[in-house]
Amino acid sequence: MRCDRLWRRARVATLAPGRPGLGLIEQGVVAATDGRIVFVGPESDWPRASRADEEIDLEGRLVTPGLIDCHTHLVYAGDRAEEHERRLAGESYEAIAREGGGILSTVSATRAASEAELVRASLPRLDALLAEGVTTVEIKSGYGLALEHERKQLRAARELAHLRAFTLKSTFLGAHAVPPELAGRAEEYVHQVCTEMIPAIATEGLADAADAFCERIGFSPGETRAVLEAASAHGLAVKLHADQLSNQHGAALAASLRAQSADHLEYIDEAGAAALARADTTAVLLPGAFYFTREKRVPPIDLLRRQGVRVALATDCNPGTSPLASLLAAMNLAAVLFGMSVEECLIGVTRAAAHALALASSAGTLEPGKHCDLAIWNAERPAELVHRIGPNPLHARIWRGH
Ligand code: DI6
Ligand code: FE
Repeated sequence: MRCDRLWRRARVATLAPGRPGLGLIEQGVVAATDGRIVFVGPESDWPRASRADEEIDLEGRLVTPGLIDCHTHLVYAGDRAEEHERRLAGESYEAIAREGGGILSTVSATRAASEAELVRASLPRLDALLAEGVTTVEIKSGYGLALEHERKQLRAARELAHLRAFTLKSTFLGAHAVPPELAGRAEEYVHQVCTEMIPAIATEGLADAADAFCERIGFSPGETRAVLEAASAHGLAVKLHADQLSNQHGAALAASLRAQSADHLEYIDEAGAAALARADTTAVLLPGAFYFTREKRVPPIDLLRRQGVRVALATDCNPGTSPLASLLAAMNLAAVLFGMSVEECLIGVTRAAAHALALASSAGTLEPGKHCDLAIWNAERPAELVHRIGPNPLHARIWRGH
């Protein structure tokens, strides 16, 4: 066998399905050619006659798949530190949103920014993720709420993918809030989203998927269904912010639309979890939003386990409910606040997150044929990636073999 690059003396957590736990190989090698994995396994199985153009000795370091942040809103302008201060003084997120603050204050700032300004404002957040071994990021729009501004956000996301080496999945979240100029006229806005915005965004190839905020302060289940059905009809995949602040039966709705993922899920019920499992829809938990909003209701992990729902984890990086640009911290929060195990956390930011973005055939595990996206850690055991906040244990990040 011949390969471009060979990483040797590695402790490889392949995350390959069907292997116990994280599929750890103690004395492992990973070989790549043209950005794809051609071999991963014990050094003793690496064919002796093989040649590598470049060999890298990892001296026993842990290697995992490059991490995947499968739910972010990281392209936006402005910040909401003052709103956070008001919440610390006792005001609720929902009350501030109803007064026209919250999401709508980020909408004003984002509308006022040019595409270049959005890129400049968002780059540090992206860089923070990448610095911790992230190789795939999903980015949502949803702070434009008018075609030209939603477009601008999605173009800024695309520009970020030109400036940095990572895989981008972009999601149109026009149904995030009703724009101020249509206050009280949700129906009219939903009609616009379905008949003008989705067709334009889909035709221009600006998004891979569509999402909606199904919530008392967002869109009703009926409005949500209309938006996501329109998205499907235009060839976009479907995702949903579901059951975050109240039980709207959003998980069941997402499952009925064959969504890739249903996200948040603090208030999911038994029927919702069963529906996700049946539809093979990934549950994406967002412990940053739970933490920053001081939510009391923990997503029912035991229920999700019992129903056999695949569970991913993401940062939800956004200026309001989750000003968090660290997937390692998200893992720690999920472990401490939700009671997830180290294995569940790591699966959540790799294999399960790949499913949430329909990337399971190319990312999320280390197996021959997949993209060679690696995170190489100054760590020996997976638990070290979960148990602390602060020190960054990343040694190197490899995207598509480089
Ligand atoms: N749920 C959230 O937690 C974020 N969006 C959503 O639909 C909040 C976004 C924000 O407050 O800016
Ligand atoms: Fe979100």
